[in-house]
Amino acid sequence: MTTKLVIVGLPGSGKTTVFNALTQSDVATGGFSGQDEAHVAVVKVPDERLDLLTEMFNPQRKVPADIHYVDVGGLSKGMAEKGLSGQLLGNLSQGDALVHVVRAFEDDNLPHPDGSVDAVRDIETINLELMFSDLGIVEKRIERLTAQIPKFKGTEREVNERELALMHLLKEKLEADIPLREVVGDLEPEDQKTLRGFALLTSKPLLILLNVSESQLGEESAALVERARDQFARPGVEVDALCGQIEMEIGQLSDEDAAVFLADLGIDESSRARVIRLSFGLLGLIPFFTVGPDECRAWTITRGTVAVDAAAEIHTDISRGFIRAEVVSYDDMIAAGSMAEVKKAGKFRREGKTYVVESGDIINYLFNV
Ligand SMILES: Nc1nc2c(ncn2[C@@H]2O[C@H](COP(=O)(O)OP(=O)(O)OP(=O)(O)O)[C@@H](O)[C@H]2O)c(=O)[nH]1
Ligand SMILES: [Mg+2]
Repeated sequence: MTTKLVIVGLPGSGKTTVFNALTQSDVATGGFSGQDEAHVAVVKVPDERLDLLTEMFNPQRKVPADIHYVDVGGLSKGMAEKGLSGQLLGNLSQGDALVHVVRAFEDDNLPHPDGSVDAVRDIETINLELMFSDLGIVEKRIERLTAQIPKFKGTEREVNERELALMHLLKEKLEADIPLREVVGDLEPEDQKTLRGFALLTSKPLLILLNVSESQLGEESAALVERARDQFARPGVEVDALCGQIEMEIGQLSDEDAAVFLADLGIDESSRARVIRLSFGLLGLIPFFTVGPDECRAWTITRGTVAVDAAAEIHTDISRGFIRAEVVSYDDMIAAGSMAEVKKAGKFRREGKTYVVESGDIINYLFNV
């Protein structure tokens, strides 16, 4: 599973700076980006458990999971009401989650388009833009279905009527200021599938990242996060802060130098790791591992995935020809120290297709094709 995080925000909020910080890229910042421009980067997911397993098994390769970041042009107030450009909407729609970069830093040399720096106002602005974008799509769909339905008969008609009812419900929720991520869970599986197909923006988990200046790090940034959390933390939403500028610069250093700088600034975990952790949490993603002399590797699945489906992450053949999964939980592996000791301790399990994979499970699939 490749996970994609798309960065949104007002023009000049620091999206590209944060993108550079999170991906250790070196894209030019400060030039107002065009609406249709997008930067893409692939990042290895930091995972201490994979690191430890790699030490234990000493394979030729360590293969962490991947995460994709996309940095798009600014979304400004009023844009969505007119309809976002196909390119920008396309870029936003492909995100599994959205990362909203909000300007919290003060800089007199960089005037804010709304005249002052106000993170809460800007979060509201972007939330509204995302709502308007969804509402526009839902309304168009309602129009289209309403026109089409009289021409249909039988099952086709039923399917379209069901979708129309769903669209009316979504419209009602959006007009009541309820993001669709809070609606999905209450729908029938069939409607959930239809909704997913539209990739509507408020149905995606949202990570709000306050982009603070170096001088705000610490108490001030914590207070800003607290305030934003009070107002905006709802299911599927997280709030956090980082100093994009500094972390962008630190991202260009070697790991050792970076650690020293972060410690000096009182930052205990780089935002690169934290943002991924928070996003995986919002998306309900967990890793499982495969280990061996060739490679130790992390795979990403959704919490609740059963063994036979998790196998498809590695190869569809393994899923199709599934015989069984040999599973060791991560803690058992670390406690025992080696596969031989795990077996001696009776912690080596044989599981069937419907075994629900746990975070950190070490799995060896037996299959036959
Ligand atoms: N002082 C200060 N400036 C920052 C900080 N983060 C970003 N900037 C500056 O803000 C300006 C805009 O940053 P970008 O990262 O290009 O912002 P953006 O959101 O990608 O802008 P668009 O793509 O044009 O919408 C640049 O001049 C950055 O150097 C910060 O934490 N402090
Ligand atoms: Mg930019």
